[in-house]
Amino acid sequence: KFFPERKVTVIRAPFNGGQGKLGVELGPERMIEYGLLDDIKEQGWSYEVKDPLKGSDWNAMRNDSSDVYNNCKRPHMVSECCQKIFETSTEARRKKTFPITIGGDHSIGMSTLLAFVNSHPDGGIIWVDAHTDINTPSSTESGNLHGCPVAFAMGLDQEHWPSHFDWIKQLKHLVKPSQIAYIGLRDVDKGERKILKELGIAAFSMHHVDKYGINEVVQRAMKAVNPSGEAPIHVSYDVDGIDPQYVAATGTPVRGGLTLREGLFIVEELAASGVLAGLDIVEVNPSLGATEMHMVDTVNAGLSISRCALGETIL
Ligand code: NNH
Ligand code: MN
Ligand code: MN
Ligand code: MN
Repeated sequence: KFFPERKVTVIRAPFNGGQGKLGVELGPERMIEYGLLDDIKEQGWSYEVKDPLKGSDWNAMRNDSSDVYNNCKRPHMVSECCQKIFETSTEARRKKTFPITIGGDHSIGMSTLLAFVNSHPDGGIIWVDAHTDINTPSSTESGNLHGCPVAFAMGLDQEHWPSHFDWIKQLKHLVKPSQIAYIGLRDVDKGERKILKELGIAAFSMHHVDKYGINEVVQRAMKAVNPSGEAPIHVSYDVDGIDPQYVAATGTPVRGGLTLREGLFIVEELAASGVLAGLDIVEVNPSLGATEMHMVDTVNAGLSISRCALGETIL
């Protein structure tokens, strides 16, 4: 109901600076090679493709050994690229197209969340992931900023931010704790647990999925972030939320995840409810996995998420 013109903006975000492994920057081109754009057309949507990182030399940025701040790795690279993606995402929101942002690592979630809440201050967010990605510059143990995008989008621990992220402090809206719910969790750091508790964030782990079933979990998550049922919901989908038996080609696989069907049900149900208003698909790393088949399965899981979000399985 939010997109009567059925137009998608595909935002390519071939970004790898938020974590240590090469190859995740190949996610967008591989997903397009395997049919992302044709799929969109087939679901009855038109599309445009945006490339906000085109021309930026990620190799040079990645190899800049001076780009560290305390424990945080590559804050300059992450903030600069994320700001560009934020601007493209904001433009898509302004034009009222449905943004599908293809990663790349999950750092870019800060961009899409901030663009979303600045055009829909009361919108809801569902973050599908094995991880909560709510580490702050103070709490992160790995120093990988793909573990921190939610904290940046919420403005947590601002006093310890590297100055590169000052652009976020200028924004009118940041994500409020009541606006986000997690599904799929099974690898949450100690410091992150404390933050979740303190802020009272809705968090559904794999234990909850087993206990209540995926339908009940999705209904509860939707209710938590969108009590009126009227507001739009953005989904930030880290493919590692799904079990590595389906999605092996990702940087930090954790066993005991969502089945492929549970993972697809989440976006199907949001699409069927008419509230889905944006999607990120991140952490597909075509260079990982033990075999070619792992890569193909993972890319295809990403494509299925996109098709389900656009309505494929709703008859
Ligand atoms: N929590 C860990 C960290 O901050 C792991 C994050 N890795 C992810 N997040 N893949 O989705 O480094
Ligand atoms: Mn710069
Ligand atoms: Mn993850
Ligand atoms: Mn993630």
